[in-house]
Amino acid sequence: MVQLTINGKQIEAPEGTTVLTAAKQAGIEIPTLCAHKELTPFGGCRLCIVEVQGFRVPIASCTLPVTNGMVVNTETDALKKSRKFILSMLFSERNHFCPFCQVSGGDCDLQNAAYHEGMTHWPMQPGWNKFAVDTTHPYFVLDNNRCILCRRCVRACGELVGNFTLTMAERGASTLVVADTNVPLGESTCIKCGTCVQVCPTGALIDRTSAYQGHESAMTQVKSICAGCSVGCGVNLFVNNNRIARIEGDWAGAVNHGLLCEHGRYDPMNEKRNRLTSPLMRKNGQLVPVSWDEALGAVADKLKPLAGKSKAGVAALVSTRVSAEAMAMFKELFTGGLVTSTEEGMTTAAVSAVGESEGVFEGKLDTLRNADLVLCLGANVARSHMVAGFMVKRALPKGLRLINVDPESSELDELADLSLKPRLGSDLAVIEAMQAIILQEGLGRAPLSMAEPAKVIEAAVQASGLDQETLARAARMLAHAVSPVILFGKGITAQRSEKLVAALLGLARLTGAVDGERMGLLSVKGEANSAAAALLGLEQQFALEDQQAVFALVGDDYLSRRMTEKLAAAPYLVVQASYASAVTEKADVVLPVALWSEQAGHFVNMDGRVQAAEKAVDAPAGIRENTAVLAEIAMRMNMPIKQDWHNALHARKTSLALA
Ligand SMILES: Nc1nc2c(c(=O)[nH]1)N[C@H]1C(S)=C(S)[C@@H](COP(=O)(O)OP(=O)(O)OC[C@H]3O[C@@H](n4cnc5c(=O)[nH]c(N)nc54)[C@H](O)[C@@H]3O)O[C@H]1N2
Ligand SMILES: Nc1nc2c(c(=O)[nH]1)N[C@H]1C(S)=C(S)[C@@H](COP(=O)(O)OP(=O)(O)OC[C@H]3O[C@@H](n4cnc5c(=O)[nH]c(N)nc54)[C@H](O)[C@@H]3O)O[C@H]1N2
Ligand code: SF4
Ligand code: SF4
Ligand code: SF4
Ligand SMILES: [Mo]
Repeated sequence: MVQLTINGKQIEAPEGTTVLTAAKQAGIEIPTLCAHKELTPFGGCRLCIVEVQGFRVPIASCTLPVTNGMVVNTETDALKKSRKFILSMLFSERNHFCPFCQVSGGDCDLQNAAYHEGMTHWPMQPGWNKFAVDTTHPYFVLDNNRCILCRRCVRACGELVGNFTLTMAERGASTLVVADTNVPLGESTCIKCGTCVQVCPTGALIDRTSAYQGHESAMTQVKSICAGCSVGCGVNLFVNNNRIARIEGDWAGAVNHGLLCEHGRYDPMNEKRNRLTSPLMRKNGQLVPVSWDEALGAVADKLKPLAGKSKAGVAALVSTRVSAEAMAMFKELFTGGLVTSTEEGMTTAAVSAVGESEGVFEGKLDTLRNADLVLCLGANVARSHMVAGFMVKRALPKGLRLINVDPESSELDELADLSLKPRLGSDLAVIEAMQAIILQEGLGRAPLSMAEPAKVIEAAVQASGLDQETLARAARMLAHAVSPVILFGKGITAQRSEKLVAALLGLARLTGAVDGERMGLLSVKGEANSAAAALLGLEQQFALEDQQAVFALVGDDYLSRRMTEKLAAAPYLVVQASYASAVTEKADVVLPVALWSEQAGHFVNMDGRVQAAEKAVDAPAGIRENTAVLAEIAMRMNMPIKQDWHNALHARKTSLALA
């Protein structure tokens, strides 16, 4: 610990802390613009200058480490004057006569700083450059005329997202933010995550959707969880007039620490499907609007005599995108029949089965933070679980090594140190060969018995089409890693092979990826509540036998044509959904329900975090929540249901440590 004095206050801070951070921890705010808690300090804007005894000139506190006996002042008259001068320079450098703050939701840190320092006018004639505004991006606009060159966007795109699209071009007053080799943003390598917009302290990067939606102070912020995939990113929903005006990553989000991908930030705003507005029932072959009472009465009358009869009864399918509350009620309501989820356990069943015998072995995404090697198998995380992909991509320039095992080409291939392209279906052979090589070379960190390693390797060469040297390279890289993490996805899990997952666990133990407290093995799973479906055992394949009715809780999810066709074969079909689709067209009864943002609920992410999503907006009149509809049906069927989702989630021994 280092002892120092700030504004006369005795402070203790760990070695390596910056003066800015130490001050903040002691409750002393120093104005900043370019600093951001998730970004490497840069010392660009100089607004955070402080006086340090023994230093000739004021110095930027964001890049200044604390030292023993340091005496710092942050609020002297001279500093205040300097800050105002720095701000005047910033304002005069470009066009900060900016309508953005007047018309839009984003509050401007630059403007706020100016108010804070008591700036009332521009003492200097602004130099109004004429940078071309880049409007080629579908979601945001880049206007370099309003840029203060703080490089937050550049740092965020590289350090947080790992995409390295943004950079600065030119020098001096002509310095500007550009994408790639100065190509239009819309044609660049940008993956549209919007992180740069979220960190921009001015109106230089502005979001198209939130313009003209009102000031941030006039909006309500609601904390929710993105329902886009099983990463489970925390979001702040900015709500105005019962409408989501903007979505930001929650910096306090347990999983994403502020980051979002395109799907989390922009998809909910670009919904094009048609909303269902009334319960519907098929009458004389036509779906016609009816009252809730009529629709629910018909459903209960139909289902009551069928309840609990496994094959001749009801087949029930629930989307893995709905809340754990709804899922648990659904399971209780239809227990006894075929009750499963839209994922049919394709991302979880084999993992759950191994979890039932082995207990917890899957870790948290956070283990990626200090991983030095990632072995990725059958998971296209750069596309399917983007924020998890960011965690991998951003660490590569810092030395993280990546081995990708995928028979097809994937975005990860060009980033990987080693890409293995085994033949389809040869994963088990490849994993066993890696184990065998590690054993043969004495590189294992835990015991593992294997009869004839040489034969195992030879068989893998035959099965996979990979040569032995490639397999050995992969095995050695993995064995030599200090803190390896093994990630796997649907390429592995859809094979529904416990043996395969068990082999991966064996490899993880052999290489120290899983060792005592350390859990460096993770399956990425599918939709937002895949893990909840797994915990509730909703993992069977959906195959109709003689069921007389099918109940599908689709919520606001999409259904594939494959699944729609399966459901359409039902003699009687009830669909609980938010949007009209091919499957609602086939239904006998349609029950219109609220969206993700219109009801509260819990989601269990891929690494076992049970996270709360709050209700942000009211559903249109006449629309009910998923749980309300299920409860009403249960009541009409005389089936009291407990609604104890929390205990239901904890009933099964699992591969995940729930938190
Ligand atoms: N943007 C977006 N993100 C999504 C979704 C979405 O629809 N859109 N869907 C979500 C859902 S429901 C799911 S399940 C997840 C899926 O996310 P992932 O688990 O990443 O699955 P895929 O994207 O299908 O990628 C699987 C990879 O496995 C490879 N593969 C196929 N067969 C094999 C094999 O035999 N062995 C090996 N080693 N690899 C194989 C494929 O080539 C592919 O690259 O994504 C989720 N994320
Ligand atoms: N045999 C087999 N069965 C499986 C699986 C498997 O790997 N193999 N995987 C399981 C898994 S993990 C899952 S998640 C389910 C998936 O099965 P489903 O839940 O039925 O969903 P998807 O296959 O994701 O299909 C979603 C559909 O919506 C469309 N769609 C998606 N986004 C949009 C959009 O923004 N706009 C429009 N207009 N359309 C959109 C897609 O094109 C697709 O047709 O299947 C499960 N069943
Ligand atoms: S949207 Fe994301 S990928 Fe694109 S430039 Fe901004 S931070 Fe980089
Ligand atoms: S665009 Fe915004 S975040 Fe990027 S350097 Fe300019 S002011 Fe900073
Ligand atoms: S990674 Fe998944 S949970 Fe996170 S923002 Fe993207 S879609 Fe949403
Ligand atoms: Mo999925």
